[in-house]
Amino acid sequence: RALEVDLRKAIGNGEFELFYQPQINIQKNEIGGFEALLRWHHPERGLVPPAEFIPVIEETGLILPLGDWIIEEACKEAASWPGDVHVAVNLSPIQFRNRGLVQSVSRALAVSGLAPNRLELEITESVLLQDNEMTISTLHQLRRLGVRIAMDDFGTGYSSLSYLRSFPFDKIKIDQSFVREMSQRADCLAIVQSIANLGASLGMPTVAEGIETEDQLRQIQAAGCTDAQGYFFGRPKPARELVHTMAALK
Ligand code: G
Ligand code: G
Ligand code: MN
Ligand code: NA
Repeated sequence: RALEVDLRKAIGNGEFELFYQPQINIQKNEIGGFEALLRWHHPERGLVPPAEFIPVIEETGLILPLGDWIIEEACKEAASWPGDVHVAVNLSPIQFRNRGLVQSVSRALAVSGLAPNRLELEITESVLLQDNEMTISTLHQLRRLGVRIAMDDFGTGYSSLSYLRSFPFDKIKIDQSFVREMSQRADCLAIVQSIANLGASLGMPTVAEGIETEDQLRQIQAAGCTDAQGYFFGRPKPARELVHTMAALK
């Protein structure tokens, strides 16, 4: 496939870039961190959306070298940020099944000098689908390094509640599909409120994703979510465009 051939060359050619989107602590009204989101600048096609190429890099196994690059790049970038601002990195389930993951994370922390508690790894419920010992052991090893684990797209997967019991996450990210519809649909609002309550009773922060309006912000505040992310606060941007944001945080 043409896309696959191009992808194989893309890492070496420096065509990948990480964009960063702010995550706001809505209780303190300050930026808690940024989520790193992968972007591919194709030499002819321009910016290719991740939805188009992430499945291909996963099928071809390219996600392993690229995933290592992503973790290291994000850690190096975050090491230049002020205070305890964290960086959140998305992990593919395939990275989890690979035995080298813990070592890759450990190496990225060492090379960058980033304090481990400033790295947050976002995993989806699909990682836990085969609730096997290796997955749980990998998660515990990562936590022993001192990094935090966030459950991404919460509510869209399968049997989420049993996962919360079998593994202690540090944070829950409420899927943006619920946020998008909560002002028109009582059931979506009820789901957001329930997840926020669940987080509060388990002592886990809850991030509402996809906040685009002030009304949505008010609703998730009333629901008791602790953090928010979305275009209302900022779109994903290249690292060099964050300098003003960072200066304001100092
Ligand atoms: O910005 P958005 O279009 O960035 O991202 C689309 C999808 O691609 C999301 O589901 C997101 O989790 C995923 N994604 C973005 N960046 C990365 C990455 O660095 N690694 C992995 N595994 N997935 C990513
Ligand atoms: O699946 P994951 O949560 O990792 O990916 C986040 C995705 O959501 C990225 O594609 C990111 O660009 C996108 N995103 C972030 N904020 C908003 C928003 O306010 N509205 C919409 N529609 N998408 C958003
Ligand atoms: Mn994510
Ligand atoms: Na998400």
